[in-house]
Amino acid sequence: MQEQYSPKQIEEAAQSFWDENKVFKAVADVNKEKFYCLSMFPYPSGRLHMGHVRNYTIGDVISRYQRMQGKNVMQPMGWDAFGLPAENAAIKHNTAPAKWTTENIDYMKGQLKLLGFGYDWDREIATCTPEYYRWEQWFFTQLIEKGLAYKKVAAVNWCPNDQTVLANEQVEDGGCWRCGTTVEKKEISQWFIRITDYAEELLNDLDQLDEWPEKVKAMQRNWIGRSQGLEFSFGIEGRNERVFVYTTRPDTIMGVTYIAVATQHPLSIEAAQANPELAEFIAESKLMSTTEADMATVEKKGVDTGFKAIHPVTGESVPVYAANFVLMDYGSGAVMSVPAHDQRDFEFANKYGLNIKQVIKSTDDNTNIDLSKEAFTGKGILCNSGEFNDMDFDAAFDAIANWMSEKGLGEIKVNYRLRDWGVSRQRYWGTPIPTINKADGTAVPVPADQLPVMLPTDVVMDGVNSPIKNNPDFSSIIFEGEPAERETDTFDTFMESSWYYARYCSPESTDAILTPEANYWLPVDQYVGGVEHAILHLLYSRFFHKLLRDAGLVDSDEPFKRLLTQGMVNKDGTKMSKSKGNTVDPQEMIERYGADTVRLFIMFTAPPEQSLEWNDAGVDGASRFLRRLWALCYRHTNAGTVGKLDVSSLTSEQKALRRKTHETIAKVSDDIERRQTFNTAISAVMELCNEISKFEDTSKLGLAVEQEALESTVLLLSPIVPHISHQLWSELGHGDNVVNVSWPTLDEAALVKDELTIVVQVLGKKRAEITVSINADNKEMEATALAHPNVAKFIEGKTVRKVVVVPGRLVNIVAN
Ligand code: LSU
Repeated sequence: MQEQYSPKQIEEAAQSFWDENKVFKAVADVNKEKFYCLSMFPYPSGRLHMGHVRNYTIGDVISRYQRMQGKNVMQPMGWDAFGLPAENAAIKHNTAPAKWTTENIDYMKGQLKLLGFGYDWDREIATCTPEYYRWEQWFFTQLIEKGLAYKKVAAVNWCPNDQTVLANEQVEDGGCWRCGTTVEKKEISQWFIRITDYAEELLNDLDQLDEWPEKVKAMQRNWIGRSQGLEFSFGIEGRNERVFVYTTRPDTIMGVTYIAVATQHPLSIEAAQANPELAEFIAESKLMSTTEADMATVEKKGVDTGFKAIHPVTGESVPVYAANFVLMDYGSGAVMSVPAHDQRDFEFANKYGLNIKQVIKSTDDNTNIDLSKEAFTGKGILCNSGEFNDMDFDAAFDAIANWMSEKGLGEIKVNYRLRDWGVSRQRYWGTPIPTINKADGTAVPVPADQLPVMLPTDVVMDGVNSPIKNNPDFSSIIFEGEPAERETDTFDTFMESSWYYARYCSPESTDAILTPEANYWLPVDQYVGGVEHAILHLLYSRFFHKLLRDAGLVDSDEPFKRLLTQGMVNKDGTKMSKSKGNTVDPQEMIERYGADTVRLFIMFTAPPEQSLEWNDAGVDGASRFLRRLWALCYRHTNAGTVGKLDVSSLTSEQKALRRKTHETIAKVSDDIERRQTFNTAISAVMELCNEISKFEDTSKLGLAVEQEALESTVLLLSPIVPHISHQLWSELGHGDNVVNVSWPTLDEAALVKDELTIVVQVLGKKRAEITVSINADNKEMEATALAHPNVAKFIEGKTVRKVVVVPGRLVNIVAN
């Protein structure tokens, strides 16, 4: 064994061994329990970020640990390769997105290999290849056939100067990122998938996910946003039609003093014909962003349409306002307004001098309701509500709902905040949407035998428009004997990431999206990724899984059994990022210290769900620890002959080290398996190493105990620092490959304490510690204490007057 630890050499050797022997190749085997471990695949953006390193180290540690538990582990890796960044980079570097992407994949793959992650590279997928996206296209055509995908008109960001659609991230402070022109909304026809059909199941099945973080489930619940309320309608004076509204607070409907409709509502548009102020307001609202975040912060404005709505209960007439905070494509495009009990309505009413009518009073005398200051939004008792007075929320809900439904004016309805998923993007670098726009204006799916619709990759980016737009080579076709146009929009890249986990199970299948092997591996047993994907990516994947299930392609309900969301990597207290200039380059760290040090530092410094503060001293510490471990093994292998581990004849020091070894096995197993706190597991192994270094018994039996301690250390650390473990395992005399060795087993007997350490005092002062059998009686303890050399020294020449024994703790000797 070499005296010096040389990470570079060891890591290269271990990695070649894994590669050449295809150690991480995963083969389905029904006789073996499987474990599918997946980390969120990266965008091939250029180089690995330390955040990636953290994510993938956690996944790799879990994979290697499960393999040592005897599971048939599959850990794949691939590339989320489509998306806007490739287009931007291609324009900047005057290249094509495909070329830029492939180069990045090559580079980043090299980096992942340097980190020693145990991936089955035979399963690698890149979503920008036709082998991958053709199945996405095929599946989408199936959704169209089933009525689960449909086309409708929806707004996009439009730059009138560049004459192009802009992604949300290309709108900066309301202006185009290229030319600064004020961005407008434009209505265009786009594809949607009916995720709302699955809203209820997506909500209910969260209850099955007992190994997901509560916070992620809460975010999903909130996004799906189930509510139960009353849908009812107002008549409009002088007209036949009714305007429908939905409320979760039917108890407040007697407090309605106006209704608000979208600026695109037919009533607004009609009224605008004779009202220039309203017409201008509608035009202005058209330019406004309708993203959720913007809607929440926009200044609430409105214009009276002049129409009057008739309150269905009181018969009163209330004004109808066109308002910029009501969206036409959300519900019916109209809301009832109760300024006394809703803060937004309250502010709006004050701004436009509208009535405020209190209909709820507090049940609690301490609540001060001051409607000149703010709305009272709590639930209380009804007042000013005629026959419904004095009812509480639940009673009023039922009574008012019954009243409405008897009169045929309304009914109880469950509503979801979730909207259908708009999947059309007007960008180039994405999966071409496999549909054909016929001359008669209808859109139809591309027939299966004409798939894939290939995205041309040899393109020149003009910096403004997608090269497949206005490009007859791509779009002009003859379909069913008639001239027709291919769709030139591409899919949202969340489409590719919604099913990649399934494709890894049959990556090479050329005649089906998935093969039966998928049901061996699925669901994913452990998914690891960033909390930024807590809502959309995880919801879309769960949705896709249910679509795959309903198409008979998978037989489970949920794709990810257990979820771990890793924390951020920070430096100087904030997220490491290029823009803040506080990044640490993984490559440089690997070159300086080796991959094992980086992996150890990352796993040791913080529990996986918390943020991790980068700290150079900590990296040095991790490196020092590995050198110490190496030195311990070096000392051991040069110390002499290792005997047989005969546990029946151990000395008390040997027993103590052996106990520490097994206590460590117990703690590390529990920390990793149940709590996933790798940092505390590592601390425990470090403590064991301290004990080993203090242990200086080079007898055959002593070395046998030390051998067991070192082997356990190497095995317990091997998921975290696999390269050094690979080498040390062989230095400790093993011919097998450490990644396939079983996790060390706990010997309960080694944990049993059959000896005690007892303090010996002479005249009240501590003079020695003695070790006695757990069954020793007072006499034996007294004799052992008196025989201790240091005790003997202090009582020399004196007469022992009295010996007090506190069993299990103390022997005090009085002598003078
Ligand atoms: N391709 C998507 C993506 O986020 C994932 C797909 C499943 C939707 C983590 C950090 C991140 C994610 C960083 C993984 C950078 C891949 C990345 N990561 N910090 N790709 O390349 O934690 O949370 O951006 O789990 O700074 O690495 O990230 S990604």
